Amino acid sequence: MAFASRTQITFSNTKQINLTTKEYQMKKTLLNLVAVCGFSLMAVNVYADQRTMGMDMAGMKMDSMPANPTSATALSDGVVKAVDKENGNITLKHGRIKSATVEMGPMTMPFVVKDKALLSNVKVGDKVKFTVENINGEATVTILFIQK
Ligand SMILES: [Cu+2]
Repeated sequence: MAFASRTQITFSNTKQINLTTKEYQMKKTLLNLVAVCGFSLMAVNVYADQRTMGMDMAGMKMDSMPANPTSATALSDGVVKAVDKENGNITLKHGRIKSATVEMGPMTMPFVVKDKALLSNVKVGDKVKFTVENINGEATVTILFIQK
């Protein structure tokens, strides 16, 4: 009787070890997956950097790290030079920009907008206050106010 139960215990221990090995394999696979994903994210960032350099915007900095939501994002001043409501683009002659993820000096450049609705009332010549964040490597206007 005592022998039988000991055998049973040994069996369940073996089963436990097998399960643990399987879990270890799964974790390893997951880690490899994470490594692959991390690499493609890096590739996207390199692509974004090249585009930024292509735009020849001196002093522009776009962090690849996600924004710290508690960082203060100041509104920047801009004048609307062009609006493409269909594609969600706006060209702004802007002052200094310093947000949690984007930093640049004054220049005129196109931006994508986070939400096309931001462009519903803007027109060329409007003075605006806005913020820009790096969303998937693109300088994206997230807030836009028309100054009266
Ligand atoms: Cu710029």
